[in-house]
Parts: sequence; structure tokens; C-alpha cells
Amino acid sequence: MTTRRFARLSIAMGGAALSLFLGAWAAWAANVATVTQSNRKFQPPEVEVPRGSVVRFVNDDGSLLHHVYTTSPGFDFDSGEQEPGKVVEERFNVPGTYVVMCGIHPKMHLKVTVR
Ligand SMILES: [Cu+2]
Repeated sequence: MTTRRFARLSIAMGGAALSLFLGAWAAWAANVATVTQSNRKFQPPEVEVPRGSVVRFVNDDGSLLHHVYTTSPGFDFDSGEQEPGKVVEERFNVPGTYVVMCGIHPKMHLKVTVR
């Protein structure tokens, strides 16, 4: 193979790899579920998402702090204090059912089902 042919082939393969990568990234980035924290409740109270999705928690509760967390054998996270207006994002990579709670308001529960 000549150097020039090799260069053309390399560019074509690089382009294919790049479009594969961009396609995967777009699919990965697209799965976002938004949950609002309002009146000391998660709204909606349940979400079901494909594995790898991001759940966005939007503190839309006036001047109240929230603090989202979950603990389970397969996966856990803890947002720390979530100021009013602040958005916390967490990616759920492990299939299962999770109960997300608020460290400040014990009655707040969100069920997240990851398929
Ligand atoms: Cu709270």
C-alpha cells in the first residue's frame, strides 16, 4: 500500500470512529430525567429511566435547603447541602430500584427505577 492510500484509509477510519463516538455520546447525553423539589416533595414522586441516565434534581422550594442521597448495596450518592435554586445531577449506571431521600426532610422520598 502506498503512503498516500494509507493516509486516505486512515482518514476514513478516523471519520467512522468519530461518528460512532459522537453517536454514542449523543445517546448517552440524551437520557436526562428532571425531578423538582417543591413543597418538600419530589415531583414526580417516581421516575423510570434507562441505565446510564442522569437524574437532575432542581431545588425549586423557595428558601429551603435540600440534601439528596441514596444508599444501596449497588450504588449510592450524596449531594451534600443543596441551596435553593441549585441543580444537582447524578448518573444512574446500575439497574435496580432506588429510594432517593432528603437528609433534611425525612418525609421526602423519590423512587428511581433504572432498567
Ligand atoms: Cu429536603
